[in-house]
Amino acid sequence: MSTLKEVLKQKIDAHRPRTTRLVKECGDTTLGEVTIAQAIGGARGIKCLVTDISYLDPMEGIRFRGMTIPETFAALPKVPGSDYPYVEGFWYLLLTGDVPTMEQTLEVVEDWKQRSQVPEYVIDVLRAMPRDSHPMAMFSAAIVAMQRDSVFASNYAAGKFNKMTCWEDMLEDSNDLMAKLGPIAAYIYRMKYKGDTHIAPDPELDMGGQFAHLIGQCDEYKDVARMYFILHSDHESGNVSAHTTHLVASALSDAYYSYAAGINGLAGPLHGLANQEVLAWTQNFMEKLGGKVPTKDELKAALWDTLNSGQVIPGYGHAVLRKTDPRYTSQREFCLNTPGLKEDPLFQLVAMIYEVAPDVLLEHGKAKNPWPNVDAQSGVIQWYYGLTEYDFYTVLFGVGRALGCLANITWDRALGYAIERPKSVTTAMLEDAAGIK
Ligand code: CMX
Repeated sequence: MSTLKEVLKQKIDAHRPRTTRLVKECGDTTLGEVTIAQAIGGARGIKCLVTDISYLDPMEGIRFRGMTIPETFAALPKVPGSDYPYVEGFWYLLLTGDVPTMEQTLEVVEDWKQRSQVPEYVIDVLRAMPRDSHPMAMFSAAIVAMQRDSVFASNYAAGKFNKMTCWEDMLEDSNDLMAKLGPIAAYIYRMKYKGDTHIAPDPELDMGGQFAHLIGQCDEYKDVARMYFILHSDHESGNVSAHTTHLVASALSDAYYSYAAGINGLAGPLHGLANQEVLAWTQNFMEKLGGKVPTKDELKAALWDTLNSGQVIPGYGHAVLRKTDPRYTSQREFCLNTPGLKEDPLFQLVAMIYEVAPDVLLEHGKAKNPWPNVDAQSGVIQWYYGLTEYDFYTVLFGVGRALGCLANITWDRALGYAIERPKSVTTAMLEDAAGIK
């Protein structure tokens, strides 16, 4: 048994009595009421999901297993010669809650390397799709195609389902997926945008470094990939991709079905697709001005034009956050610390939007949060490194988001979380409850 699995097993065994006790002894304790506005308004703020993997404080932003983003980056073992940690060590942290040693991290690195070969039939599926399919549709199709290899599904079909141990199969499938998602994403990238030329993997590289290598990027980009995957990994359980993955898994669907569903949700413009929209908006605007960085007044006018035409300002606002997203700040710091990037006109424009947009949104008076989210900054870094195919950006998000979603559904299985089935009511019932009938 791998160290990761052994430690995870200990953590699960220790955790189970807490969940059992809460349900048995305190099951009737209320966590709040549900208002009509919440029922109609996307269940915003209703506390009905449980996860210990990350927590999103509206003012402070995300904590992974209790650690802020800077604390996480500082604590995890770093790839030699790099400023950023191994993605594999971060996976260990998300699953177990423990910061792994270098040795424990390298065990995951080796494990993923052994699992990283993309099956030939997945390549066939990708190649059979129209080349102008959105890369998220391709990514989703590749994931669901691999369902035939699910250890969980095959054991279930063979009558080997055991409530206490089925998390082990979920972990097995999740490790397989984590090892293959980067290479699959890289294959889609090279097939669609780089003349269908492909690069052989470098057996020496970790997951993040390998991804940079497989898409044909420079050495510096290896840290971008590691940072990007970790920053996009998890944002507690209520966001569309995490919640969808959890919901589908709650029907005892395997990791492939569950994460493909999550990816489909991530592809929506109000969620993961916002990063591509930010760049499209910013560049259209720059093009209109003949490529020059605008004045603040020109920028303000353009933001108002967007709002007045009934569109949202992409990359701004959030359902939970009420301050600047620390994932935005982390990427902004990366830009400020990278010579060349700091002077890049696109970064300067994004930095200017940060100065101007919050006041415009406040004056507009609708968005509860006028501050930038993760998507407002991420495209600029990609563009700077020559990854200019912005419909691919959400795929990058999807590789990273798998870390959180898959760690969560492994724990869902371990704790025996029930099939999700909230109750719906009719509009007439709402009118009745409100006394306006
Ligand atoms: N620009 C213009 N209007 C905005 C806005 C923005 N950036 N953010 C919110 N609003 C509007 C909403 O559309 C809503 O208007 P209506 O009442 O007319 O429907 C109103 O303000 C209230 O919305 P809210 O409660 O502040 O925000 P929600 O929780 O409903 O939505 C989000 C959150 C992210 C979908 C929204 O802020 C948005 O559309 N932002 C732009 C898209 C974006 O950046 N998405 C990425 C989010 C990050 C992620 O993927 O997790």
